[in-house]
Amino acid sequence: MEEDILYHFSLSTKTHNLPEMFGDTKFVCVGGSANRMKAFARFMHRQLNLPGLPEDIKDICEGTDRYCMYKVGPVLSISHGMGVPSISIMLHELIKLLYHAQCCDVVLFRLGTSGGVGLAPGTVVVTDKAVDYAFRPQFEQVVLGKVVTRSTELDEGVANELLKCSDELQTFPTVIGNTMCTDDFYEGQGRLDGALCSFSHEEKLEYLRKAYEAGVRNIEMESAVFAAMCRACGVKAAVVCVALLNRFEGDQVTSSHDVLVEYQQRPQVLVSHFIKKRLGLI
Ligand code: R2B
Ligand code: URA
Repeated sequence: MEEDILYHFSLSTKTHNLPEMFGDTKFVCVGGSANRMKAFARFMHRQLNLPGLPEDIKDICEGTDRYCMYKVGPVLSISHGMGVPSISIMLHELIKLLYHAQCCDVVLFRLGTSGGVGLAPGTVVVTDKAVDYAFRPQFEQVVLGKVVTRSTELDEGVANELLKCSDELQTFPTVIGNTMCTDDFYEGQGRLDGALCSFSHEEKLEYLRKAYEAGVRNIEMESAVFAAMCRACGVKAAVVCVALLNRFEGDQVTSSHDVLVEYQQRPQVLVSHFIKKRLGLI
């Protein structure tokens, strides 16, 4: 293409010098909420001892409110919204951006929240495989009216390195397990507290028990397409999500605001430790 317009980032190969802006990127961290990814960029700015004020970091995608994007040294922090369609649009444009910028050896992380399956709230889950509603490690994408099935295995080396980081930090529990990705927060995750509810408490528990037996330790809404696209495009990737609650114990997220804020910092602390180690800063 003579020009590639990354429409949802409000960036283009003609109007922006992508190699100059992004060529030195080594770590890309994505997460659902715009505010959380801004906070993460500021946190990384302090962690990497970069010059200038963390508060002055600018949103590279200020021309659109679809996604936000911040660059701090070799780290890119981007929001992706909620659910598979939203993250998949962002990933198409991100992977093209990394290609246009001639980036190499990039590791991509999803830092998120999730519902725990048999885990204490606050536990961090590093995803082994992202699985679908039937616990299969695959993602189905409809292309030209046909279902294309892609594998959702993530990078084993990065996952193990993250677990080691957690051992070193010793500040919160971390496990490696399968992550179930759903297209809904309520019925799709077996919740009884949605506007629609078509099953019993016993049926819910049976499904969660089956998920647990299949190695599922948490449930969220983006990991499958994230894993599938990164794998198909040859990008090393990891999913790190904190469990906000134990789904065997309830459906509502009842922890206080302050507790939830602290939980959401845990994946950030873990990935920051990983990045600092990779950069030889610790
Ligand atoms: C985790 O949290 C969001 C739903 O509350 C969703 O984006 C996800 O995967
Ligand atoms: N995000 C989810 O998708 N599910 C939960 O239970 C909590 C956060």
